[in-house]
Amino acid sequence: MNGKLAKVMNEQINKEIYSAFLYLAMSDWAMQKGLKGAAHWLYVQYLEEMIHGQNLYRYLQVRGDPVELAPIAKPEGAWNTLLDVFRHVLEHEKLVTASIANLANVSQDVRDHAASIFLEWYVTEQVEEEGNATDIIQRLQL
Ligand code: OFO
Repeated sequence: MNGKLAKVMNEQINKEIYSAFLYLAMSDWAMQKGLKGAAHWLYVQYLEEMIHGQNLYRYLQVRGDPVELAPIAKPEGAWNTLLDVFRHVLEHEKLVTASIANLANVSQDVRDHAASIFLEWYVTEQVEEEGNATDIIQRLQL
């Protein structure tokens, strides 16, 4: 693959695993508050984010590009309310959406049609991720 595309794809692996860690921290926060349903939902997001990262990892390998792993930043671990947690989820997913959009733009700039098609799944997934967080925020605000 084009070097710039491989680089941003590697960086996206780190962002997906960071997302996983953030959800894992949020899940434990909810568990400590006795909010088991929320803890379960957030734990499932953790598992999904790991798969998002793994699929990028595999894609780089299938294309014959080296995977470059970087340290995962420590996720935040303190929120005041469950509403704060989900506001953070939405804010975070918006950052991820922007990052995926940049990745898709790079794949188009270098005319890598196969990568663009592969990345379409991530573009669509981000619509769902932001939609889910928005729905939950609205319900919590009632
Ligand atoms: Fe990987 O979708 Fe959320 O961050």
